This record gives sequence, structure tokens and C-alpha cells, in this order.
Amino acid sequence: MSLSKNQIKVIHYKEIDSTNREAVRLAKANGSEWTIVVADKQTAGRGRYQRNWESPAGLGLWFSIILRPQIELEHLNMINLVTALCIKKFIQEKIDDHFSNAQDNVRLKWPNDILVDGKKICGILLESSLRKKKLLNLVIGIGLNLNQTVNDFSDDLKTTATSLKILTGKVYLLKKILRDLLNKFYDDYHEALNNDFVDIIEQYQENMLYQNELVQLDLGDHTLQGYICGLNNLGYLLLDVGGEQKVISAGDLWRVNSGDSI
Ligand code: BT5
Repeated sequence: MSLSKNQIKVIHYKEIDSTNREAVRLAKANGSEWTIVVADKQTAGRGRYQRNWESPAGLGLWFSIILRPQIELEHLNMINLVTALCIKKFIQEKIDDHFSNAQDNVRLKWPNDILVDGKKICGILLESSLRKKKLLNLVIGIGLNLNQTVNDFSDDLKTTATSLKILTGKVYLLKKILRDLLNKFYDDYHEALNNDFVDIIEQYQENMLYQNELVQLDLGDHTLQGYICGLNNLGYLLLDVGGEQKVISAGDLWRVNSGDSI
């Protein structure tokens, strides 16, 4: 039986190394589902493949959610897509509130990035623990840039990252954004699980960057170049490499010749 919304428990830190690290630790120690670890600042915020996530104090929402979805392991990636779609809609609403005729410019870069006008505003990091091929715990880490100006980003990110404040000129209250976002995510997550993820692939594809474009995919030990054909029914990327369709479960994507470096 799932917890009700008012049982969501938020643990707040002024500073922590990584909310994901703490949430993974708590989850393994039997911390309850829908425990949220949030910090004003992370000193070792992490992205995928142990990359760094810039998390300066008070300028963004850095938080992690403990979940235990009753799903087959092969559906884990769908949670990534559900999370990205939910935050995409949330960001779009904030931008639409500000610009009366805002264009639909929030896009998803498979598998876990949310970009506005080509700049990254949010990253998502799923970490799971398994036993005998069964999912024990899932931690969803979310980094959402809120109040940075361009100068708050390190030089590397000045041209590749953005924040809600850069887009709308407004300052956002972390507590309120967290509450509103959790509210939406709680609903979207349960709806997706209750409906066996119906429509998630279609919705994601409608909002996905680089459809039918030439991309380079970094798979760690080698790279592939090909055209994105879409997603399969598990949310894996379908890539046309010289006429052969490859199915990709994880990797890093770049548009060829775009100069992107996100
Ligand atoms: C991600 O990784 O995008 C997942 C980031 C998840 C961060 C959250 S914050 C709360 C929770 N606790 C954690 O410790 N982590 C999670 P990846 O796709 O690997 O992207 C990482 C890359 O994004 C870096 O190499 C930079 O290029 C870029 N980057 C770093 N910080 C950024 C920021 N604040 N805004 C935009 N881009 C950033």
C-alpha cells in the first residue's frame, strides 16, 4: 500500500556532500518510501558516471526521493522518463506563467536531461539497489537550477546551462518549488504505475530532442554515430547506424556538428 501525500517526509540539510548519497544510505537502512533528502548546498553533487553536479547554496533545488516501485527491473528506465516528463511540464508552466505567448521550448534529451532553448536546466540521476534481479530501493536525484544568474555558473557551464531566473527574471522560493514539484510528481508517478506506463513513450517522444537527427552516442568504451528513430517500448533509444537499428539502454548523446557540450 502506497503512502499518502501527507506522509511525504522531508529531511533538510543546509549542506551535505550529496543528497543522493544520503538517500541511498537511508534507503539501505530501511528509510521509508517517499522520504526526501534536500540540501541548500551540495559539496559533492554527482551526475551520471561520477560527473560533478554544480549545486551552490540556495540557487537551485537539489534533492533525492526514496521509492520502492513494484515493477519489473526492465521497466526501471520508464521511471526516468516519467520523472523527466513531469519536471518538463512543471518548468514549462513556470515559463508560460511568465511569457503569455511562450513557445514550447522545453525539451528532453534522452535519457535524463531537461533543456530550455538548448541549455540544461535540470538533470536526473536514478540509483537503484537490487537483490537477485529484484529492485529493492530506488533513489531519484533531481537537480533543478532556479536562481542562478549566468555568472553563478562555472565557466564550463556559462554557455550550456540555464536557470528559471535567467529565463523569467523571477526569484524562486526553494521550499515552495519543492512542495509544488513533489505534489505533481507524486500524482504523475502513481498514475504512470497504475496505468502500466501507458502513453509515457509517446509523450516522451513528442518532447524529445534530435528525432531523426544525426547524433553521436558515447557508450563508455566506444561511440556510435547514427540517426535517432525514437524509443522502444521500454524507453531504450533506437538508433539507425548505417541502416541497422541498434537498441541502446544507456549512454551520452551529442548532436553531430552542433557544438553542444552539455
Ligand atoms: C545529471 O548527470 O544530469 C544528473 C544530475 C543529478 C543531480 C542531482 S542534485 C540532487 C541529487 N544529488 C546528487 O548528488 N545528484 C542528484 P549527467 O547527465 O552526468 O550530467 C552532468 C553534467 O551536467 C556535468 O558534467 C556538467 O557538464 C553539467 N552540469 C553540472 N552541473 C550543472 C548544473 N547545475 N546545471 C546544468 N548543467 C550542469
